[in-house]
Amino acid sequence: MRRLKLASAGESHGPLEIAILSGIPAGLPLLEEQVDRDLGRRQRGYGRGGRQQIEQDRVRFQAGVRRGVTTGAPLALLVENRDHANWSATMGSAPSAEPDPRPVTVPRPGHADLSGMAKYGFADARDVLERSSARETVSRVAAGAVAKALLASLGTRIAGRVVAIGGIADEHSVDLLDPLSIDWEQVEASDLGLASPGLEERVRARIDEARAVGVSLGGIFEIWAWDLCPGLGGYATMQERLDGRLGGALLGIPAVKGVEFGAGFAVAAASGDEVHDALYPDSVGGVRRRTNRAGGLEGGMTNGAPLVVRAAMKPIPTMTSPLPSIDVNTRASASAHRERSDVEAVPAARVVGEAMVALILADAYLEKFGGDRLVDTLAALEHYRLRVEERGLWPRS
Ligand code: EPS
Repeated sequence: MRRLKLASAGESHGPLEIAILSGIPAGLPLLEEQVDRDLGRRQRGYGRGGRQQIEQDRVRFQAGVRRGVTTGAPLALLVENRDHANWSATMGSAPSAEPDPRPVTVPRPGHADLSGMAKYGFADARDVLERSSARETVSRVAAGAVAKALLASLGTRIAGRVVAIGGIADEHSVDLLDPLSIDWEQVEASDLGLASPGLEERVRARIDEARAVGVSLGGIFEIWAWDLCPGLGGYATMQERLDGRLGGALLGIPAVKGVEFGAGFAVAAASGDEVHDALYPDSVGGVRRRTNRAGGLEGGMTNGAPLVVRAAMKPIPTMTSPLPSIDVNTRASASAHRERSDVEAVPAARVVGEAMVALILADAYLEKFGGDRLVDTLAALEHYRLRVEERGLWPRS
């Protein structure tokens, strides 16, 4: 990110997760409840494991917000790990003569365990897994909720949904130009994050079946952002390109292995006339598109159409029926470490995806419009809108 900076610290069973987000302008009204809403959404989802019954993620603003308004100083967002109480002997920071009661010496295939042990010279994979755990996404969701609040004040909306779990895909067609062709209330009501209620029974059965045999599942989630101004990001240098910035942020979510925009990978097999979104004059002297296969991005910039991006998530490496592995102490064959785990966490990952997209878009707005104080950002955006609209180039769909 270029204007926003996000740092996080925290171990999965340590006392807390903390995010430090700097670069948010002063003057943004912000309540802990706004962040808690997304923290709660991240915890829900059919297929989650026992940990979420222990946690009740709630943020405490420790810095950067005074009397309900941001001050322009770095925000410190703290979330306690309630499960730490059960792990204090293992996770304390003071030196101990006692051996760790539960060292992890058999790495899980697909997890950071083995390469992390090699990289840092650990004898116990707990030193890897505590930090590589997706628990860290609490910090991203908390920071993303702040970015969403900033985007809302700039007129932009973000929402995400699940489009596939365990190979069962939601094939209900949507108009990529129209975010309201998706029933977002239904998505929020669904503990699978699905827009098509007809699919829920099958997906639930697939998850139950996987749980019964002790394996995990992956899936695909889709994030939308709309009412975006055109021209965020840039074509002039490789670092400005928004596709790369969004793709990098989404691929940085644990277990995410692929990202596609708009019509996605299918464009590689089609001809140009089938892929690019033709431009037409509209009735009020402006320009419009009838399709949005580009998913809202052309030339590394937003084009004013909804941003539509999908991310593919691999199955979680922790399984109750573990794969073959080796004990790193003896090099003998052993079953991979088993730890309480989620069968799948795609509905939660989509909330993390919303957060990452929100952070990248908020960063791109601040890069383009600046502003120590929110009113400055809004004034610069309004000036830009008038300039672009004067030439009829603010796209309407
Ligand atoms: C995770 C293992 C599980 C997940 C965890 C990610 O945790 P535990 O070992 O405590 O049961 O629940 O995700 C979260 C804690 C969370 O809040 O998302 C892992 O190994 O990555």
